[in-house]
Amino acid sequence: FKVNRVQSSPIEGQKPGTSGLRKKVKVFTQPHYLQNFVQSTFNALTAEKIKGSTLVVSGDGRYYSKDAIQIIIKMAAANGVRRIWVGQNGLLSTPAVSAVVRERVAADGSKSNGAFILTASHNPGGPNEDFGIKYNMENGGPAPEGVTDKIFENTKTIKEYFIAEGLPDVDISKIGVSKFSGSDGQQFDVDVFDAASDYVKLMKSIFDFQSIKKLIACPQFSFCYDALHGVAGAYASRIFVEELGAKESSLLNCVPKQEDFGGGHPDPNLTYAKELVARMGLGKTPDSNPPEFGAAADGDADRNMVLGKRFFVTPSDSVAIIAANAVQSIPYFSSGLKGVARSMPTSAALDVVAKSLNLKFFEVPTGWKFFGNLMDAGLCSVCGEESFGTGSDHIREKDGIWAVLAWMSILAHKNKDNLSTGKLVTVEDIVKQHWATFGRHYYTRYDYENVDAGAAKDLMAHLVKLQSSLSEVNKMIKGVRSDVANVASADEFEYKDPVDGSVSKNQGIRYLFEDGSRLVFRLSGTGSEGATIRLYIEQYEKDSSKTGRDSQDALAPLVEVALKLSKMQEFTGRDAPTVIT
Ligand code: VG1
Ligand code: CO
Repeated sequence: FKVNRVQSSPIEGQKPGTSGLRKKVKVFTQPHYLQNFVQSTFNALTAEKIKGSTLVVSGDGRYYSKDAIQIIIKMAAANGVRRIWVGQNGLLSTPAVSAVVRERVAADGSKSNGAFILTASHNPGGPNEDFGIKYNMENGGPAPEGVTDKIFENTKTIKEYFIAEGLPDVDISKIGVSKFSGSDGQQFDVDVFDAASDYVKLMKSIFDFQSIKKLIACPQFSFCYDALHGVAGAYASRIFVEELGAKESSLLNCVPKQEDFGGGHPDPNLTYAKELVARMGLGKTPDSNPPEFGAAADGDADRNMVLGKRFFVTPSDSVAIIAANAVQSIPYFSSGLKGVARSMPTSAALDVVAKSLNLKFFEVPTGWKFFGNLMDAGLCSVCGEESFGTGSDHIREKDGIWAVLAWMSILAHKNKDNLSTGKLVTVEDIVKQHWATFGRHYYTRYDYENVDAGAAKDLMAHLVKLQSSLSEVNKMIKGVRSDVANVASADEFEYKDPVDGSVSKNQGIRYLFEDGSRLVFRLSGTGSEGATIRLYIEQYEKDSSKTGRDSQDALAPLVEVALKLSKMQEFTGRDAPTVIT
């Protein structure tokens, strides 16, 4: 092949959001759009670092992935990359990419320096839906803001990109290495490998598969996993069925439907994972004989939703419960946790556990990139987000299958003496026991999706302005609900990274109440159209006789206050959120 220099010019709107650049497919397929972003990334990483490097390229298989992979392969060759690693058929879950970057050693002894992950995560796929791309660094974690800012700056000044001419499309369905050489003698390999084996190996080194196997074999235990047609299915059948002996029928929607996830919305929550929700005995048309344990993943398999029989576990509780039980239940943590962390809008359930176990604790802005520095510095073992993201320092992404294995480990540990009697401690028992010990953080999130961007900005500006007079705010609150506590402080969340000292401003508007309740407002950074307003509502209940209420009932007064305070309906014209989680 020979290197072609292609003239280009900046295209607006290529600013990476919470987790990379996500846009409609139609935006990505404009001439030069993907190429500009990829070249801007190479330039941000610098030509010296890219020359001779080994990079991973793969994703959740959504529409446009296959074309994008061929384009990136050709651009990598032209920029002097030595090797490209591709999961078979271009498929790798986001956590598997992170594991591959950190763990995989190829037959020739090479290791990778970073990765392009092609996914728009939980957003639908298909020609009229979303595509996305993000770059992960050599620690296996998302590029930090310093790098994504540089990428964005480069997209605003780009004049040309490099792409190989005469390099044929590589058959990514066949495992094996294809070798090419450039006209200047440059060597370039494309290595297509099994998408699951590195990840499966890592999971086996973290968890006690034997004890999970015993739990699964217990006739009183039953299990259901829904991959929502996303990439998680490939890992689920390898791990849950082949390794752990679960029945094939435990898997729901686990044959990855590449390109469009079967037309569905691959977002594991009570709204979009309808089939699993019904199977677990919840929702409008509940099954009559639900399994003991259920879980779902998003398109790229980094998210998880955990359910018990007729019981929903909020993600904020899930990370707190995993942290509280990790040392006893999971061999990887047997020597103790280095610390724990959560994103700002995530409930304080984890804080209470950290305090009682005397663990280091960190509160970071939304998005996984902020956890990586803490983990690299040995400050954090377990972390999570309210948005169905849970993970640990085994990789630098959240990890949907890991979370399910963590829950299975806790169930296996709590039931190790019950398997023969069959009287099992359930998911619901574990959560309720946790509330009895630590108190309960009632929690809900309201999403107003695809509202007018200007209106969303105005609403946020209004909320910031209100913060200048708390006495006004408290007067307003008392006018709406006299049973809601006063606001004690209010601010816009700002984070100073304790490791590198970098500061991230404007990370969400907070109202903190005297009784520990919180209201948080943020604009989503992952949407591809209009704006999405997220409203997070939380209230702490220590009294164990009051921890069993329905969370929407318990939170109703705070919700009312939040909607009035923000003038939600006035600004957005919406009288209800699109999604409640
Ligand atoms: C959302 C979630 C955030 C998560 C991010 C990426 O971001 O709120 O917690 O890290 O998605 O998740 P935002 O900016 O839309 O609120 V995923 O599964 O897309 O990689
Ligand atoms: Co995801």
